[in-house]
Amino acid sequence: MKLIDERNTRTRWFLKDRFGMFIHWGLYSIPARGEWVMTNEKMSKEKYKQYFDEFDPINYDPKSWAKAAKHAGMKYAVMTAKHHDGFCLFDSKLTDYKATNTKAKKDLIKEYVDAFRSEGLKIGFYYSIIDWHHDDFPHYGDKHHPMRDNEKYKDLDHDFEKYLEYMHGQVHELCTNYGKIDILWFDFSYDDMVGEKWRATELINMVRSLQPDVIIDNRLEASGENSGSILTNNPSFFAGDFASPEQIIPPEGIVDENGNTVPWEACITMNNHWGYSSTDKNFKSPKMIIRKLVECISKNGNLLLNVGPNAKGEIPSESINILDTIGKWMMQNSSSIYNCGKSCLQKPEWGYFTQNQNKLYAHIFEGSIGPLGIQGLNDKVKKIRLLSDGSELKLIKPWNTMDYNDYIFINFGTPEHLTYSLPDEIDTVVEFELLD
Ligand code: FHN
Repeated sequence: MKLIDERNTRTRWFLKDRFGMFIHWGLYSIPARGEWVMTNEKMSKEKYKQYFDEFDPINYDPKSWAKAAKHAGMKYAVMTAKHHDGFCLFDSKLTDYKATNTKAKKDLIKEYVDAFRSEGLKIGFYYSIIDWHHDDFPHYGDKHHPMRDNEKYKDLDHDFEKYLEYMHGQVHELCTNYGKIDILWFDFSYDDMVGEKWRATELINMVRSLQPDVIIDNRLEASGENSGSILTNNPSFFAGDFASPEQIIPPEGIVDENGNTVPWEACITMNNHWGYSSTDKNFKSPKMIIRKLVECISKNGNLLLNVGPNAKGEIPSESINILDTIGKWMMQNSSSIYNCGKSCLQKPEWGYFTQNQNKLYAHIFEGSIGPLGIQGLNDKVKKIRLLSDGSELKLIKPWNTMDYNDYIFINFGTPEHLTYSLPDEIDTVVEFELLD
């Protein structure tokens, strides 16, 4: 199937890089109640304009963001160029509702691109196909619009084709004015606002004419609730190059109806908000995030981990600390992440396996009483190393394992004194080099 072959070629780097930074930032960082604040609180454009007039990210320093992402082991980033509120962080010639017309007085996307590219990360744009600012996007009666049930908007006419001209024109700007773009993250379709309603075929053809290698998500016909035709063996032209499960890691990964693996990327928040929230301090631990990253890769998936910078342009300190701890673990163990995917073995009870050709990585989350048993590797192991320091580990066959001949056993103690404690309580990684 030509579309699937082309998709697999385009996503080859994506399936090697595995780990990216999602960045949700914009006017909503000022109310600091998440990126849906405009619609959750049914704010009119006039009321929401206060944030446009105030927006002045005095501490915006995308180089520091890029360094934090790189240190964490992230290989790509996806930043909001425009979210549902319609505010453009880039210098669009098609609207005045943009960062260059705020006190910021600059193209925030250009600075993001330059900073992250200079640190060697690939560049992605999140672009909302939903627009609660544009006069020609449906207001009254729409499922999500801030004015969805405001009678004042009931008889207002919209020329949706004019909105599509605007939306396609901005995508053209993003694909033209910032050099090579690696990811386009459209968001999101719902009800009858799906596929060709967005003139998706025309949009994809335009994008591919400008950025032939860019990979595109599946949300021109889907959302965080479903994956669309990318799961079928006859995906639509705008099915996208990867599925985008949201705030969930698919229980068994994602395959199409023929059982063939489909590129997928789970996007998750560090706390419970994409956009900055001043009150949401419910951050996931670095331990949990590292283990979720491993789980994604063990299921042939990627992880896109979100940060929500505040109104001043600062990534919250809690997020910085989490990224720093992830980076310290990645510095010792990234060989078990990059270029890795699902292994040849079943998931063990004590953690996960990831694999890169003849290198099998055991991610051990839970210590064992005595020897740690691994099934399915008998007579297949060339050598064993503790990944973090490269130290040699040996197979052992203690007195109490005689009944378990289809298991091999290792331990981190000495032959005389087996231990149940792990070298790294977050995730101890053992590298098995397998015999050819
Ligand atoms: O509505 C958006 C939401 O604000 C956020 O951008 C997420 C990130 O994947 N996408 C949509 C919800 O599915």
